[in-house]
Amino acid sequence: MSDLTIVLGNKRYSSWSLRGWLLLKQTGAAFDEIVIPLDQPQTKRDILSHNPAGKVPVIKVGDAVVWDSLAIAEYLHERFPEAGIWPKDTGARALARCVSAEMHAGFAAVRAHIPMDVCIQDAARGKRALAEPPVAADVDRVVAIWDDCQARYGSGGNFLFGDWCAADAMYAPVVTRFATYAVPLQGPMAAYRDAVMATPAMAEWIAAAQAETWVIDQA
Ligand SMILES: N[C@@H](CCC(=O)N[C@@H](CS)C(=O)NCC(=O)O)C(=O)O
Repeated sequence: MSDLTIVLGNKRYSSWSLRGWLLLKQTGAAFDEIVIPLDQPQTKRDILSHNPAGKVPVIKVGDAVVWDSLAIAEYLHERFPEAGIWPKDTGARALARCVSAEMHAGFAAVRAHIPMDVCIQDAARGKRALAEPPVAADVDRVVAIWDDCQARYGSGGNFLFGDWCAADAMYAPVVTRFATYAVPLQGPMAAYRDAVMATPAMAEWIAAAQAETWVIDQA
């Protein structure tokens, strides 16, 4: 049995859970999972029984808890220094942390109008959302970030900083939204979306989401 347990929301909908889970998966460490269905009468009580902050994801390490996706990234970076959670290069690492913090703090319009649901295809909703100026501005900013990271540090691989790192985990739920809501992307950005969606970890997450029975109305 592992000393690491991650507590998650539904894999179909929980974008923050996906981030934490991808980070933990990247370490290669064995871990246990507890999945709590969101939006149920007992959801808050169940989450609070694991995390005093009342949010998922949370990683339990023995008696200790680590919550919030960015804190989880830092904890795993310290505990598994060879896992590549953050890039090795100082400049790349600083940029990766900046764009991860920007994701963590922003993009409210994308979150509100095209919520993560890895089990749907809804191009019509994507088109309606893109007609909203705040959504279009968020999408433009995401694409500008991806372009900048790849141009400066991405030449060695398919991800934002070449090899996969925490910044890719932070943007992974946005990648799924761009895929499920058919947000149009230019060549290199479409290639980045496809590279993220093709990772074994994403395939594993989506297969588990498809096996879930809980459905939330996100209209
Ligand atoms: N800033 C947090 C956000 C966590 C968050 O908002 N999680 C949502 C699920 S995606 C949650 O726990 N919702 C349940 C609730 O608020 O009761 C992080 O980075 O982990």
